[in-house]
Amino acid sequence: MSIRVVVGAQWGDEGKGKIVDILSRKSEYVVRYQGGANAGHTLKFDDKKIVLHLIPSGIFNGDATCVIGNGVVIDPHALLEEIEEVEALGGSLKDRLKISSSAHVILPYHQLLDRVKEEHRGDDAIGTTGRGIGPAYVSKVSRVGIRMSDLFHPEELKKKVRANIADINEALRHVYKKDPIEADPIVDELLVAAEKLCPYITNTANLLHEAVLNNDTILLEGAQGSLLDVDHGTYPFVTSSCPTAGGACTGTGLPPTAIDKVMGITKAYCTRVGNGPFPTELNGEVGEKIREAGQEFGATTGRPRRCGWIDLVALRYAVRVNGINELAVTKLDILDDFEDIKVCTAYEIDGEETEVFPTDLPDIKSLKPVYKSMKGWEESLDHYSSIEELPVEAREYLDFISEYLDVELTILSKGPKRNETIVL
Ligand code: 2SA
Ligand code: GDP
Ligand code: MG
Repeated sequence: MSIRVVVGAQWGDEGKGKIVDILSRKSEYVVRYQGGANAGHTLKFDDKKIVLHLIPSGIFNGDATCVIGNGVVIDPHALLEEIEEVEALGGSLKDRLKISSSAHVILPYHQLLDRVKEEHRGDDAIGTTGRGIGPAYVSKVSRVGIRMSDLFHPEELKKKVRANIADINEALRHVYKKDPIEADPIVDELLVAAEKLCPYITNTANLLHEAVLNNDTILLEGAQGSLLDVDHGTYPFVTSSCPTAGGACTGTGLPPTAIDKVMGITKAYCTRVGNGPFPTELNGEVGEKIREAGQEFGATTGRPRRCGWIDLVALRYAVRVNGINELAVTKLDILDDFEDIKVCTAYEIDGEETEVFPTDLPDIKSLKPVYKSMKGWEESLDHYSSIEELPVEAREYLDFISEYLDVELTILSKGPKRNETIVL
């Protein structure tokens, strides 16, 4: 039995989907705890590729119960589409998908507000995915959110949605100078979706408490990444939830004392999609080469991801914020064709060197990364199946990362498929 959180240690897209898919074979539960359909978790197996946005990445490997926890914000239409897609690929959802009755619902007005607010921000836009995530969490913390449990009570639901829309129409008319929206079509569509979703909705916190008592193995699957955390990330260029390990407790109802392990996932380099500071970003040819080799495009929106060298200062910060005690390094294969590889080991801020990740946005924006250069291995890693066999330069690279972070490397990924993985 173990309860393990899997967190993105960078700005997301570290390959969490692939790693959770692999680990889920030995798990009884796989649980998403935050975010929504902004996430894109890619799985590749048996020549199939699927991008999951809401359904946990354990649905295709083994028979774990897949739980969408209370911390997630759910777009009912996106979820229904995804259920169909998973079923078409042979995934069985009946009795295996459980949705928290306390999870909040994303409604079309959240998506509209997401777009309108981004437009309004002009040059300061965050670069959101447009999936309504921020406005849905605003509704939640403002205590006017619609929860999955509300889908069982149509009359009350109508009143709540109408009241929310009346409020939003005020803002649309007077602040954003946009046309108001109508409540009834939104309610009608929601009630159609509700009928299909109600069979999956349950008290998932209780389900997980029972699982703990039963000594079951539980995987808690983070979305986005530590540096996008609303509290610990590069605020305000963050998402509106808590991807860090603490969010796994609030987003599921499991207590911190139940967590045994925290696995941090990092790419062998670094990417970010959306706006905001990225100290090791490479704007020229090298960044392009990484994007091309790594096919670094948003799994949800298709946006090109910004690419750069691995940033150990930011990673050590993620290790500390999450309590990471297992490390998975992914996409090592993408660096196969580099003569020199750089590793950021410190930042220079106002002429001073530091290894502490700053919390102040102007500091993050103005800092200069300090690099150590390492020799690349310049060969394909395809045929290597153990870490000991890897070219010496690849081993030195991985050892340096693990030693700097003081965390043991436990998984190495060198391709998108399940069998392109070395479990240490
Ligand atoms: P939002 O939509 O309010 O959560 O956007 C706020 C910021 O969070 C970033 N964000 C992400 N970053 C990396 N990956 C994400 N998922 C998709 C993927 C992204 C895509 O898997 O590739 O397809 O574009 C994700 N979701 C949110 C977002 O870019 C903003 O910087
Ligand atoms: P997630 O959001 O963290 O699950 O990651 P994404 O699915 O958004 O992006 C990771 C991308 O890298 C996906 O296209 C994966 O199929 C792919 N991927 C994962 N691990 C590896 C790897 O080791 N090598 C290569 N080449 N691709 C990988
Ligand atoms: Mg992703």
